[in-house]
Amino acid sequence: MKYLNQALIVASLTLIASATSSGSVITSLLNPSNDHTYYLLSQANWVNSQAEALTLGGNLVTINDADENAWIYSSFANFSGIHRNLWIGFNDVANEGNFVWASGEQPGYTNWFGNDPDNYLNNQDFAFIINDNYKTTAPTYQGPYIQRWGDVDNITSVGSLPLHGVVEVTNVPLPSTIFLFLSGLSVLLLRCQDPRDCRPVF
Ligand SMILES: [Ca+2]
Ligand SMILES: [Ca+2]
Ligand SMILES: [Ca+2]
Repeated sequence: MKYLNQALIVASLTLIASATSSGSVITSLLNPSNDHTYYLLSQANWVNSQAEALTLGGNLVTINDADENAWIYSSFANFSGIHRNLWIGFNDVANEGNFVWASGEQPGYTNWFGNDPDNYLNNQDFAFIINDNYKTTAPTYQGPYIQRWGDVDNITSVGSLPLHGVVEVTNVPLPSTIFLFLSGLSVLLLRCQDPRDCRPVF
């Protein structure tokens, strides 16, 4: 019985660890300026946070401009009174020095801090937004950070603060969906004006 209890405890802890390490959802918000839905995830490394983003139907956030950067920071960096650094989708995993967004978008906007991205110790491939409450003794990494970005490796905290992913889901507006449906229907109808041409188009 004693061993059974121990086994159950180990199994439970393993389940808890696997649930929390993947970055579960803390809260979600709609950004009225682009109608995209954003999720704040629990503390996790970049790879696990991006995996969770995919299951939510999106990616770690793509920051298209300064307005979106400011909105994300004000919405999530200190949500519920907890200071945190924020994972974003920018990374150079595939090609060192060539940062790309997880979503594949190419907005061209960047907001790096100081000398970053510096790929410190040849091992930093993931970008995050630095929280203004971040504390460090490193002389080259002092604030103010003013919502700027740093590159770090696949870790779960940096400096004094945890790392949390922000997910962006691009909602498909209903009018576009209806337009696509009607377009497809009109193609079908055009093809069927002559009964001899009626056939599946896909
Ligand atoms: Ca975006
Ligand atoms: Ca790198
Ligand atoms: Ca760095």
